[in-house]
Amino acid sequence: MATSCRQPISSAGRTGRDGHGMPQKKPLVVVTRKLPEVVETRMRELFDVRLNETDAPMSNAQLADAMRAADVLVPTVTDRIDSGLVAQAGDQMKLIANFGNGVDNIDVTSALRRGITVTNTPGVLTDDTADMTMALVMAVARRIVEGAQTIPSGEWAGWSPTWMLGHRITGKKLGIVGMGRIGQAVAVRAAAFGLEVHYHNRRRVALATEAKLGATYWESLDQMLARMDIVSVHCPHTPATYHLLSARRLKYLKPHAIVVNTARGEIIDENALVRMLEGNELAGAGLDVFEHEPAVSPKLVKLAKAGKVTLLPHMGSATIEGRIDMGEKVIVNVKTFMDGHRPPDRVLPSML
Ligand code: 8YV
Repeated sequence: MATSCRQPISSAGRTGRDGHGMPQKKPLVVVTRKLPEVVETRMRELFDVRLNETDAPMSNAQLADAMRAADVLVPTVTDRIDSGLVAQAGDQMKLIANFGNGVDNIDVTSALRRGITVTNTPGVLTDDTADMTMALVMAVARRIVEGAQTIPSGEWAGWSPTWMLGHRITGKKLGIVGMGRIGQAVAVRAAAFGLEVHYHNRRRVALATEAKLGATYWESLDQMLARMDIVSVHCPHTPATYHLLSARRLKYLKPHAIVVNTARGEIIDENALVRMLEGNELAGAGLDVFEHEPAVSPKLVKLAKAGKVTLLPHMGSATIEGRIDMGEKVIVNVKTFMDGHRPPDRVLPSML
């Protein structure tokens, strides 16, 4: 397999390309979406950069053109860099520096086979995503969106002891599916809210971490689901986690349970989730991601109007600080790679 980044190479070759095959002149970096000003300014200083001033998502044909011309592509979650696109990459394309943590938008294996290194932006959106997870837990359990809407709509006629009652979260059991960085950040927050933290993960986390988080490990996801009041999804979307919360597994949940997803829509069988919500087999859901993004199932929209679910437009990591940090990570990855070294956030198939 031709991997472009097996070892750091710092000396530039006589061919006008460095050890990665990157040109010694500034590399052409194509960025597919509009990034914060400060990130774009720095990119202009460092690279021969083609920015997307309009922020309109690029078509497949535009992405293919970019892959044919650029040395580095900086895509986001909205760009599907599949094997077909990778096959169209020019020989000069050496790096796909994803602006995002999840890399399910990129066929990493095809890219690596083609000698294209892939990097992502881990760590810098952990806290923001964990915060948004807790916001969704609270929104669903305490009916925050539903309640807030009654004031602008003029529906609120004043306080009443039995009106707009939600459910207490203190003392409830939270099941975290995927105990990586974000899962752990959610566990810390959840404990502060008085939730009992449980988790399922491919591999049990270190016992010291478990003890610090006060989290109970469940080897069996099915058994954990059957006992939780709230379930929150935090694993990456990979072929192994596609519909991890399948129709069969969702049936284990108790009718008063709430499902929260700030990871990827594809991890939950959305049709099955909708059916259960419609049939009152589940109490509610808080979703920041959808199976067919940016399309949102009209049935989910109907459930949102009925106050049964809270839907957010994939904004878990949407803070200006987070976006700037993500941009800085991209810049460091590109720059390190250009300088002939191994970029810090290289994605390998073994991580997927
Ligand atoms: C990002 C995300 O906003 O990083 C991720 O994996 O899901 C988002 O929070 C998005 O990916 C940017 O490309």
